[in-house]
Amino acid sequence: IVEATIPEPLREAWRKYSAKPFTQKSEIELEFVRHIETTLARSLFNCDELAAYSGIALAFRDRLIIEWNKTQQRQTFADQKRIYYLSLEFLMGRALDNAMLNVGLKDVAKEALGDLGFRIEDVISQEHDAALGNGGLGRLAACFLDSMATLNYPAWGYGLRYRYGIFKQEIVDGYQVEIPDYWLDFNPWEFPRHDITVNVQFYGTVNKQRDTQGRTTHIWQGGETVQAVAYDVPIPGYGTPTTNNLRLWSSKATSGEFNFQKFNAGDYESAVADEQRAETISAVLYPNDNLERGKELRLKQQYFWCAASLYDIVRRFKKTKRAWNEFPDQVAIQLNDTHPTLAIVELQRILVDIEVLEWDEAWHIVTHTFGYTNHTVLPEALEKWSVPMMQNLLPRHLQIIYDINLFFLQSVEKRFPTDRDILARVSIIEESHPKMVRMAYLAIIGSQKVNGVAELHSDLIKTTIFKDFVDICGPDKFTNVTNGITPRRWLHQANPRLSELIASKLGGYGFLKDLALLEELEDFINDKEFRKSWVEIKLMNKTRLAKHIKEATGYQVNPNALFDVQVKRIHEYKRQQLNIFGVIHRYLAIKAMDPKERAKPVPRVSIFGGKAAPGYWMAKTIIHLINKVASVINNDPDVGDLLKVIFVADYNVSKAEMICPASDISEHISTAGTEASGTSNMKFVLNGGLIIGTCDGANIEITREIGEQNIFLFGNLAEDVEELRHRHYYGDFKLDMHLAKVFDAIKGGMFGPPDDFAALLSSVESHSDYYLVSDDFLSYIETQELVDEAFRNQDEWTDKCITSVARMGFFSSDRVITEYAESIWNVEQLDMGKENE
Ligand code: IMP
Ligand code: B1N
Repeated sequence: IVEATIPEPLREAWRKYSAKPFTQKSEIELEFVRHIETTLARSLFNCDELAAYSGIALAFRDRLIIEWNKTQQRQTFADQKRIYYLSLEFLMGRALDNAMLNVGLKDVAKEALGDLGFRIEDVISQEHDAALGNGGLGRLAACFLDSMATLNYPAWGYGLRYRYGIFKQEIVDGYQVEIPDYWLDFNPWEFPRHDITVNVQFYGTVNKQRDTQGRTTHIWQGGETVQAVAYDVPIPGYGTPTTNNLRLWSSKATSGEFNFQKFNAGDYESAVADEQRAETISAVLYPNDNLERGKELRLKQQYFWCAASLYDIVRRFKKTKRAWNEFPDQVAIQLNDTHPTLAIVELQRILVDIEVLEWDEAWHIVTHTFGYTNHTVLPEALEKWSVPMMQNLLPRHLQIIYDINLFFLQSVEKRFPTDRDILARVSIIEESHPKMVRMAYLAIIGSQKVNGVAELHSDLIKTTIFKDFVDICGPDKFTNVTNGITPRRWLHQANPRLSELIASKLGGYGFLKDLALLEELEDFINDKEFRKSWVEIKLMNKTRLAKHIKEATGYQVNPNALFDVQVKRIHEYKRQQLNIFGVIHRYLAIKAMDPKERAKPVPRVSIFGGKAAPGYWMAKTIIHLINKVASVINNDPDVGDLLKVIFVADYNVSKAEMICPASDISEHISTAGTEASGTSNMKFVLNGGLIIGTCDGANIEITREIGEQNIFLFGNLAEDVEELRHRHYYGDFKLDMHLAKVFDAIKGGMFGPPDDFAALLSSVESHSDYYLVSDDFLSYIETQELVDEAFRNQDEWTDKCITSVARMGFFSSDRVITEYAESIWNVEQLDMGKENE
């Protein structure tokens, strides 16, 4: 737009000198050495691996930003509808390896680094994970960014630039210890935009005024103002020049008169305190997964981020000089859970209070702009904010919420005049003490579409927590988009050897852009060479993990044993306790065997990993139990290689990239109906591992795709859970007899002072076993025996693995993004022209 007014000679001069993206080894070497010697002020003589990482990262950063600039211009000129993905979490992991692979220059970079004295793996492993998320929800957002760029969608992510990401976990004496994750020491992947700032207001009061046309307007005044500064992170697509933007906001004191006045008045301390208070907003990621605690600072984070993002989106729209009613044709905003729900209220406020549109016209725009994805049905994770807190922090927003609610309830009353309870049930305001704002209801009412993340989950939200809203809004508002994962990171990057083997059979890497092509692998199931390589690759990946385990824990594990992995956040509903009780059961069985019989069972390594929220005592107790069991079993000479238990500390994205390719079986064993989808289940199968799991979340669809004979399912079904809980609650509960023996061993002090685990055992025995650990125990241990049996027949096992990988095409996040684009966002891919096809 601006560009059209620039005279040709000027353009010509710029074009001549503007940077070109490198493609050659010599160009990479030149850039690498230049950055080492100038940007980093080092040389050959003091260039260690960390410096080498910095040098190569800066070289690739420069390359990304050239394409970033072109992409943004292309998207601006194309003038199409854009996607804005609002998420409080983006769990990106490492960027260098991903950048090299996505631009197709990893092999070249490897040679370049080799020439200059470095091994690429050592350099890559210097990078600190960008860990701005807790678990599946944040990693899903990261996979979506990769797919949106790869598919050439004009899409921006908006999030917060936390100074501290998710804490680092250490295990000390078997207990989790949290260490702050200060990750910004050196981060070449972000571009500070000190010119792009937004002032965000908090607290204050609302006054009514009449404008010149006699209309009542609301003026929100006073309170405090905090500045949001943009930091941009380039997101390269795979096999396309498209490089999208992730914009993260950082909080800062406003550089206005406010502080200056205080300073001049001699109130230096308080001026500094104000500055620190402002910076606190984006200081730390809340380390809770599937839990909301209602803290004011969290609400401040949410509004800060929503207000800055909305301001930016509206500013970009205004540059197009379109009429407001075209806003939903230009802008699709997706809410990653309810965390950004205030964006709905903020847009309504901008349109009504600032742009002075009529309420109804504004509300029409708002409700055609947003989509809301629900990620959980767990009651403790459903966001509610206290009305007094919101009144204090965001007085004008609370008024708008009350108005939205009033108009909504009026429409409900008209349609359901005889249902006396429905208004209380669906009101955005819960009539409790204090009153609470139910964010999910606000998100549903303000959105055009609501989706769950797997079929079972999307059905459950329609029949349970949002049932009334299906009756009120109609079933078309609710839809399902089953989650997926990016095959670039979770196959090609994490398991380069398997990716290469697949490419050698399928005639190239086309499957990385069209994962359904994997189905052709089934043609090679009887190809001896192929199978041999397949098995060798699994063993190499297991050996690599065994090496890490040895270094991290001192325990030696046998790579030929069955690797049984459960890595995910520690949560009672995910039931790591079921797993560790099963391990104890196995241990007791081995101990009870005649020494001669001990040759029979299949040797197993039970591998656990995951963080507990710092305030979640039961989850921390589970970690403690796993570590105590590990130290007893791993040091018991009767057991030897038959059973080893490993807790991998500080599970994160880069560890997941090493662990997923190294599993024979992984556990996805949540109480049926509690895990909305799960995405690591997909990562393990895509890497040639099998699953033991419950009929929950995406496990059900994985089963449908790969076939029942290729998965080990057990346990009660979601439809039976309510009834079972009800029966337990009324005293109908008997501890499973095998589990009782496990409990006796724990109570007898086999794993240290029994008091340490008393609360965990009584959550099952005396507190009605909410997660049905006892109900599912027998089915679980029997199914584990089936796993042993199946693993004994290595040929059949390999058949199952190959068949499963071949049928995983559905779980690519490219398929997911295509579904969102077509059924929710109504956006088109950018036409990249012939040369990029
Ligand atoms: P913005 O957030 O709308 O300023 O756009 C983000 C980026 O898109 C800018 O930094 C530019 O790279 C590109 N861009 C936006 N508007 C224009 C334009 O009018 N001409 C060329 N590039 C633009
Ligand atoms: O979102 C993932 C799903 O695959 C998982 O099944 C689901 O548990 C996860 C509040 C959450 N749901 N809710 C959260 C995270 C942080 C927070 O503060 C809730 N995470 C999930 C992707 O769909």
